[in-house]
This record gives sequence, C-alpha cells and structure tokens, in this order.
Amino acid sequence: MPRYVNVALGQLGPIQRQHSRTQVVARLCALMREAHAVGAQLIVYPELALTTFFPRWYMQDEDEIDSFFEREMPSAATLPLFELAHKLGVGFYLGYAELAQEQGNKVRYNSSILVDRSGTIIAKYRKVHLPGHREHEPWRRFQHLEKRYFTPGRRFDVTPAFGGVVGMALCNDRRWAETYRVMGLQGVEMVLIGYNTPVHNAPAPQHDDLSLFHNQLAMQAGAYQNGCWVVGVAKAGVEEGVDSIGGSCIIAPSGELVARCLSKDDEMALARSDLDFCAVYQKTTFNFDLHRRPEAYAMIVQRKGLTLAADGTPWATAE
Ligand code: CDT
Repeated sequence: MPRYVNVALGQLGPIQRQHSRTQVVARLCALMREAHAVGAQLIVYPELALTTFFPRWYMQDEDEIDSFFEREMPSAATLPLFELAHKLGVGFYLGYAELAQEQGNKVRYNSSILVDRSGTIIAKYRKVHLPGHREHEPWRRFQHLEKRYFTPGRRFDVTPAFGGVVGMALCNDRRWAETYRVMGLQGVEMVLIGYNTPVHNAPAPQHDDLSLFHNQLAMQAGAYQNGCWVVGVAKAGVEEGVDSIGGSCIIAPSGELVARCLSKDDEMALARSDLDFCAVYQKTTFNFDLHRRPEAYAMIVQRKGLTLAADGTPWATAE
C-alpha cells in the first residue's frame, strides 16, 4: 500500500504585537481550510506561530514576558484550531512559546506540537539550538534574546504518525547537521520545521543577502543526507519593523524542492509526499548500517567546539 502524505505549508505573514491570539487562530484556521480543500492531511505552521516574534525585545518584567507564553494547550484561544482539525481530518504542527511547571518552578521553552487527524496532540518538541544572546545588546538594530527567554530542549525524538516516522525541529535547529542525523538514526521520514528568520543578522550583516540561500541549503542538505522529506515553514514579512524571510518549502529525500511559497504573507502550498521515496536513499547511498563509521566520529559528542591540545592546536594527533 503506497504511503503518501499530502502535506501543506501553512506560512504566516507578520503578526504584530497588537494582534490577539483569537485573530491569529482565525488565520491558522483559514489556512487549514484552504489546505483541506486541496486534499491536505497535515499542515505545518511556523515557529512561535501565535504571537509576534517577541525575542526581538529586551524585557525584564516577568508578567510582560509571560504574556507571550501558553500555559496550556489547547487553550480557550487555540481550541478552535483543534476542533477544526478534528472536523476536517487535518493534522498539524504548531510552534508556540510554552510555559511549563517543573517541580513547582516555571520553565519556558520554545516548543512545537504534532497533532493527529483527530485533533489530538501526539508529540511535543522543545527547541534544542537556541540562537542569539542572553543580555541586552543595544548596539543591535533589534535583539535576538532566545537564550534569555527559553531553556534549551534536550532531545530529538521521532513519532510514528501519518503512516510514517515524523520528527520535529525549530528554526535554528535546521542549520545543524546533528538535528537531522539524530532523527535519521531513528528512521525519520519527514522532518517538520517552523522558523522566524530576520533578514538582518547583526553579528554577521554580510550574510543578509544570503539568508534565503542558507535557509534552503541547510534543509536540502538535511533531506538528502538522511533520505527524508523536510518541510520548512516561515513566519515572514515585516513584523514590528523587522523584516523576516519567507521561502517556506517542501524538500524531497532527493534534496529537490517540490513546493514553495512565493509571498511573504499568509500562504498555503501543498505537495503529495511519497514516504516510500525515502527508502531509495536510506537503502542505498545513505544506508547507515552499511556505510557509516561511528568509530571515526567520536569527537562529535566528546567536544562542543574547538578544544586546544597542550601544543595549542585543536587537531588530534594520529597514533
Ligand atoms: N528563530 C531563530 O532561530 N532564528 C535564527 C536567526 C538567526 S540567529 C540570530 C535562525 O537560525 O534562523
């Protein structure tokens, strides 16, 4: 029996600070209806898809920070999306700021959930690679304070869903080979990734003109090198004066782009994704059991970055 997933991009245009959760959920529902009309079984929304991208602001007031976070999922404001998913039989991936309680303490995560076609949450992911900085850096045109507002997640799990093996990641995760490989080693067939990527990168402004290229480059490499589908979805456009890239796309295990959004607004696009196409890569060029050499990769987990030896060099001496 063929394993096709009709997966839709649910790209969002900007969300301004004054926009309520209710307004945003109405936009998400409109995208889901559009996706359903063309046969979607799954729609993927961006990272932090319920509010403006608040890490651009330095905030100290705990209540102000918490106002961007969700204490429960679904909440009164997000319930209509779950109800619509149930009614239409369309599952979804949604990124949001999660306020968790752990041993009586408040812990904030940048999270995503996977919801099945009955409207039930079947998996949660907490962002591992948190970019940016922790303290106020007034020299920047805008802040990127993810390290301040979120605790890093610790796992890349996969979930049996939609007839295959599905994994989740968030934004900066898509730039790291480890993200895809850890899920590749668990047989992932489709990786879902929401993102918010400002065009301007303050520490490296020479990258600004390449930001769309790097977006695609990283996800195409991840797809090809692990023989899996990758679905990347932006929150795009000018939000509170900060321009973010669009370029939401669906990438096949061949590394080829099969669908892409063209605007920087709310936009839906769809691809019929054959999960069995993964095997063409996972059983040949990227047959891990046959070809990987973990004994040569020890440094990947032993070192975080460059480690200098006694002679001041970072390279390991051959025995
Ligand atoms: N949201 C997120 O992770 N954005 C980063 C921006 C660049 S780092 C300041 C990204 O990797 O796209």
